[in-house]
Amino acid sequence: MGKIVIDPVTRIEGHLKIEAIVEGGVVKEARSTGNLFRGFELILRGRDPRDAQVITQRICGVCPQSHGVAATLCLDSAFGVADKIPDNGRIMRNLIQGAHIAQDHILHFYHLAALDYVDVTDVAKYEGNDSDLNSIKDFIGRGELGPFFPRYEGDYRLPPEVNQQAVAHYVKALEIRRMGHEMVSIFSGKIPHSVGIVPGGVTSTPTVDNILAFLWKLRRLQDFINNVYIPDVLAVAGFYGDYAEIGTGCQNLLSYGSFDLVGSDPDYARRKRLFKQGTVSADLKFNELDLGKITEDVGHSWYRDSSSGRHPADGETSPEPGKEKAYSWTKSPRYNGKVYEVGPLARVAVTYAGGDPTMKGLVESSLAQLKAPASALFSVLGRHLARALSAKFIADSLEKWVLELKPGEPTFVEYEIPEEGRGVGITDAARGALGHWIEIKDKKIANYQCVVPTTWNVSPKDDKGNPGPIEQALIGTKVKDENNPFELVRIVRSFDPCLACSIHVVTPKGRDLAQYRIA
Ligand code: NFE
Ligand code: MG
Repeated sequence: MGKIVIDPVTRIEGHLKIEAIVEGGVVKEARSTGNLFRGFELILRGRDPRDAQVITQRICGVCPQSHGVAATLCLDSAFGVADKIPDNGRIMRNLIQGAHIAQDHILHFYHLAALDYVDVTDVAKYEGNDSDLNSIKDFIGRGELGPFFPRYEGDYRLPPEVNQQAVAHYVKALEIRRMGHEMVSIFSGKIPHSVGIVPGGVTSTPTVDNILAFLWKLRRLQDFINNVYIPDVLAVAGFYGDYAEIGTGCQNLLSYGSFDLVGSDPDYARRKRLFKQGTVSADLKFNELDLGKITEDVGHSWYRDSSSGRHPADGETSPEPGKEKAYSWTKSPRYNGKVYEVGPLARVAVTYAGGDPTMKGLVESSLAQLKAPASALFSVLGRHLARALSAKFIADSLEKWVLELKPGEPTFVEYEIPEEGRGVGITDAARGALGHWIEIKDKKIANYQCVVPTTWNVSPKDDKGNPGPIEQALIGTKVKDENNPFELVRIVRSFDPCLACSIHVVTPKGRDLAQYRIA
């Protein structure tokens, strides 16, 4: 028996520790630890409710637009204007969040996950004219290998030309992401923390100029997704086929749905959204979602036990550092008492199971190309594929939406802050189901609870002892080389957790087997 400790997991956002007990080369137990207390929910208390839109975006520099959207949906609902948002406001929120998520999926594949599969050293053999590759070749020649080294060794399978092309795409993806950010800022004022999304709608106005600027950049984004991103995911899948069977996890998927398509019903269950709201399990059958069944356990989290099992509308954030049995700052969100994975796989699977014809076509044609059954979606490769399809589905919709904007028509409605009230804002962020809940008293925030995608996915055991989604995805995994636990980091990164550089591999007695520094 041995214990693998990866702390922190790199090429994700934030401070995540993974521990795995390995017996006979197989993971028997896994622990996922969120190592950083943030306390945003406490910071929000007593403030003007409108501060939520500004402050919750500071939770993260990666996905602020989604927090901006969740917070404004939450405030729309608390202020009683959820069904009064003008079409221009609804559409511009979709354009802001959509452009953000499409570039975020590209960020994840190329700049966070791809280095687990692509051997950058093959660039040393490159003999063509690509200036980016020739610069990287020069760096490699001088032994300057960051940010690609150090790394795990022993399982790079792509032929040299494919590796070289993938590295060229790594560089190209930086340019495409910059352009994606420009698309976001056209309607939101700036990135990363957008100022344009406000309760009641959006502060910017559509003009022929900004519509055309968005459309022109969108064409390049779509070209990259269709002709580079999706083919690259399929190419990697072709060489790492075993990863269609690794990292299966809990096989319960949950999506809040995202991108309102028509004027918004105050009841989210009745809203028509691009990605559907619902759940699916291993049978890939669609089930409706009941927001009332969401709870957060804290039995294994550093929060007071008395706050465990509450619905987020009445949630409590009461830190108890050092609590016995606890091992994470992450709470354990559960649905109907069960463990659910959220993310691109969940929203793609829910939308597919819910019968959306475009999503059905996308999923079935890619599975056919991979010669893989639908069950392969529940895997490391399934998550990467779903993220690429999510990017395409969104980008193709952006094209339609931007042409629906009506210059000269309103983009927001006035509202009043109520003396007392409650609100909920739910959307699907890049990494999955994102919910904000607010309680207002005396026109001030009395309670604010955020249940974010990574809270679901990196959650520790719940009060019943059920491991969280990433923990479950790790359990049962065969580890070929404990000094190079490729399998484990590939599984963890397939979830794209947002929680930043040494990795220790130790025996249960604490003896260091090896120590690495990862850039
Ligand atoms: Ni910090 Fe986020 C996204 C949200 S993840 S990246 O996407 O909400 O928990
Ligand atoms: Mg929370």
